[in-house]
Amino acid sequence: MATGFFNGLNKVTFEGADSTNPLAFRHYDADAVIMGKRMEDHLRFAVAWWHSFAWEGGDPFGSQTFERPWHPQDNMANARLKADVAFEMFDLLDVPYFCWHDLDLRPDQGNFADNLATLNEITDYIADKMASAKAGCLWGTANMFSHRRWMSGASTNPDPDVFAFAAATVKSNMDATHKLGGQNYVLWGGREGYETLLNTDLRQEMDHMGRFLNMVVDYKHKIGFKGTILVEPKPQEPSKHQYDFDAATCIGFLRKYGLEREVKLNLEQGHAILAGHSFEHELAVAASEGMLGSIDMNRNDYQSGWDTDQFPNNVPEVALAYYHVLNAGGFDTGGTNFDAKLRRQSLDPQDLIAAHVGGMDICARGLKAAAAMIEDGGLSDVLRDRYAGWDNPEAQAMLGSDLGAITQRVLDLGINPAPQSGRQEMLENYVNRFV
Ligand code: XLS
Ligand code: NI
Ligand code: NI
Repeated sequence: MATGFFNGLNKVTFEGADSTNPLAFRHYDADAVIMGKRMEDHLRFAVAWWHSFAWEGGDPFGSQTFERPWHPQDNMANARLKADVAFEMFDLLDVPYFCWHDLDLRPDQGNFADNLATLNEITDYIADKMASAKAGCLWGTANMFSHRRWMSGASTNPDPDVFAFAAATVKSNMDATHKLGGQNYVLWGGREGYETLLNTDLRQEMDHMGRFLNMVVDYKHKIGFKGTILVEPKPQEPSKHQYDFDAATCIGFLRKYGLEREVKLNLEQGHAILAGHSFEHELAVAASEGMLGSIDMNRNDYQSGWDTDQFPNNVPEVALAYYHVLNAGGFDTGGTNFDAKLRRQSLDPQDLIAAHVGGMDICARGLKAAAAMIEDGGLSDVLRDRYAGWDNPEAQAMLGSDLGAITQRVLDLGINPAPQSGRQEMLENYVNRFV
């Protein structure tokens, strides 16, 4: 039976670029084929349970602004109602996936046994709903940052009892993700970091985090979970400093603990900006190591300096992001999760739909532009020509040589490099033809 939450709103359809209907897709046409693949299969959109259904509209200066029929979120009846509404929204948007934390699905019970029982109960309820719905689980994760028990970290907590609680919590969430046919399991360590070095043993905390992640990977194999384990970099917020700072830091960490072939990265636009990078930087770094797993799509307010998790609305930014995704071969188990929330004044159910329609359309435009650039080949031609000198066997031989022999070669041949233009402005103009 319908909840009535979205009364008056219809299933969103593709109407084409000339449509003026604010609740229609103008660019996202799920079945349109781009580079041999349906748009839906390229983008693999997911709705984030936390921002769309669990977040109540608070900010540091004021509490709840949203009034939803499933508030207060402190009981299982409201957890089920929230799930009913979530599936109504997945259907209205026709999205193929959703993502969740345990805490988004049901309230924390204050102890592990009851947390486990209620997680099983609500994910059974969701599995039932999935049997007659299109939407599947892109990924699940454990919220190990909201409850006060996690205030000094989860796997990096100085208290071994918190480490134990974290291990049990992640196991139960991996089991739930597996049960829901999840394509990935994510770990984002919001409290895996420190507030002050004055009370922090970095070495021990890192070793515990590395050991913990190895246990996660072992457990994945033990239960036959075929999805990908992903870690999500973010430099700070809520911790002053987070260990999974950015893609490069995570890659070094994964190598140190022998996980580089087991774990990939879930990269988020807003987190890239917080780390002082661009989104395409993070994607390119991960792709260059074969570790680009999935993306959390959103955007930050460039003036505010914190993780505002707004819906994307900048086509050139998104186009360059998908350019790197497509160049890396596209998503395998990953997808495009809208880790994005409404502004707290956007009170109405239709705001939720409009936000996702806009985000999906922006991503579709970005994907089309990225595909057009790849098919045109302008940027790959430039790369090929720029590094063409290295096709020369003598240049290649240098890489197996040594400093002394190379010095002799410079002297013998009178090598004296002639600088070449990098053509940056021409390349930026080139990209602008497509966006
Ligand atoms: C917070 C993170 C979080 C993760 C999942 O900034 O983006 O939402 O995606 O725990
Ligand atoms: Ni985030
Ligand atoms: Ni995220």
